[in-house]
Parts: sequence; structure tokens; C-alpha cells
Amino acid sequence: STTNTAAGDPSAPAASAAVAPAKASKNYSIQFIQGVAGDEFYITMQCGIEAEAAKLGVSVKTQGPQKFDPTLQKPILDSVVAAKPDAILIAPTDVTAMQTPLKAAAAAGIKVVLVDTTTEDPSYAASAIASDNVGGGKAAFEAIKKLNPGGGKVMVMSTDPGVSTVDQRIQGFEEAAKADSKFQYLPVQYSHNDPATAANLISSALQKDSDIIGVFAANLFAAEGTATGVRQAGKTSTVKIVGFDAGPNQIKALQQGTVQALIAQQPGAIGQYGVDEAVAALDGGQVAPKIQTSFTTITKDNLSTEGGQAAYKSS
Ligand code: T6T
Repeated sequence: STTNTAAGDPSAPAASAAVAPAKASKNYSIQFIQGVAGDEFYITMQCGIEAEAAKLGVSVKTQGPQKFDPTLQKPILDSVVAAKPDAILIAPTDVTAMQTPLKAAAAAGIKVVLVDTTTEDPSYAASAIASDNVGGGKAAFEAIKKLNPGGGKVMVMSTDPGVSTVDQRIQGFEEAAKADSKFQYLPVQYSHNDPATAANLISSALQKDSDIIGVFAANLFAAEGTATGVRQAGKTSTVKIVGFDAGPNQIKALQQGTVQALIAQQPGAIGQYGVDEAVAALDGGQVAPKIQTSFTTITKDNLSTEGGQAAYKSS
């Protein structure tokens, strides 16, 4: 169930959500490996994981790399696998680089559940839970179009190629932008998940194309840096920014008017379903191989409405 309007119900369960187990048959050890430590999105996901783990009676530990980078995440995965937990919940940082180590973890008898991101061939995983990222990218374009119906130049500020989620968001945005002749799609920029880099990239882009009317910032760090760069270029009134994710700092940016719309995911629910699927796999229960969670577009206008509040609280 894709909630692509603020009027939708973001607290509704994902369409394909499995039957959640009531209790685990034993106190399994689950390890959560974030895409990057300190990211509000993964912190909210961790809260969802911990709450569900407590409910089902299993133990969970969390660890993540200092950067969203497979060369830092792989050694963490290796040390986790050596400690032989019953299950690993992980947001892989790269579709290619994390493929072989994750396949090996599953082959070693550990149940692997992918949360948020995925890899090239996730058939080793018991379950994969993610937002409708292509749909979210399309919604981001629709939000820019609503803010600037006359059209013009638009671009995407991404993180790195090879991150499944942001690549899918780019795809959704690009398809929608190219289908509308009023809009011109400029090449995507990669900020390496670093706000300062995003700020520099957008200021150079605005020097080259001073008539850019909209930027889709494909995750929260891209949005933070894009907002800074646009503000520094004195372009806040003409360049509309649509960000992805809606944690406390992103909502503040929306209220302050440094971004104009946010595509809110449901990280807490992704974490909760991740634990459910891991326990179901370990206990031989009914496992949903793929679960898609919904998203909501939040703007200043609908932030105070019930739908906007629910989206904020679940993101
Ligand atoms: O947007 C989320 C997540 O979905 C993506 O895979 C990586 O970036 C975030 O964690 C936000 O920083």
C-alpha cells in the first residue's frame, strides 16, 4: 500500500506484512548493522527493532560504520558473522560489494534480513523490507511540479551510485521528470552522503545553471547540504528543495522553509517487520520474502494535519 498523498494513512500496515509472531520460541540473538551510525533514519529503525525484540523476547545488538561505505561495513559484518548470531538485520551499503559477504553469512546458517537497502541478488536473504523507493522518487517530482507548475530545470542530489534505495529514487524521479516536457532533467550529482559536499556541488551547479527550479535531495544528508548550498547562493526563493526522510531535523528545516517538501519513510516499521521476519524464519513460521512499506509527502501545509503528524511520528 503506497501512501503517496498526505491524506493517506501512513500508520496502515504494509500490504504484504507477514503474520507477526507473538513470541519467539527462545531468546535468539539478533544483530542489527546500520548503513551508517548516527543517521536519524537508522536510529528510528533501531527503536522499532528494539521495541519489537523486547515484545517477542529476543536480544538485539546494534553496530554500524562511521561512514556509509562498504569498505567500513564489511569488516563489521565479518566480525559479527564470526560471533555467530542467530540473525542479522542489515542495510547493505552497496549492491555489489556487500553481495558476497552477505551470501556467505547466510551460507554459514545465519538468517539474513535486509532492511532498507538491498544487494544485486538478495536470494540468500530470508526477507527484504524496504520503502517503495521508485514511487518515492516519483512523488518527489510531483511535489516539485506542484511547487513550480511552469516547469524548468530539475536535478537530483544523491549520495553514491550503487546504493539501492537512492538509485531507485533517482529512477522514479528521472522517469517522471523526463515524461513531462515542461521539465529539463539535469545530470545527477553524487555527494557521498556528506552535507558539505552536497552544499559545494549545488553551488557549482547553480553557477552553471542559475535557472534550476527544483532539486530532489535523495536522502537526509543530501537534503541538509543542498539546503545549505541553496541558501548560501541566495536562491531560496527560486529553487524548491524536496528531501527524503522526515526526522526531527528535517521537519525543522521544513518549518523554517529551507526545504519545501519531504518524502517520509517508515523506518520504525521497517525495523519492526525485520525482527518479525527474522523470528519467523528462525522458528520455521510463515515468512514474507518481500515487504514494501509506504511513504508520505509532507509539506508545511499538511504538517499540522492528522496525516502529516502520523507520517512525522512514524518516520
Ligand atoms: O534515506 C535513508 C535510507 O533509506 C537510505 O538508504 C540511506 O539514507 C538514509 O539513511 C537517510 O540518511
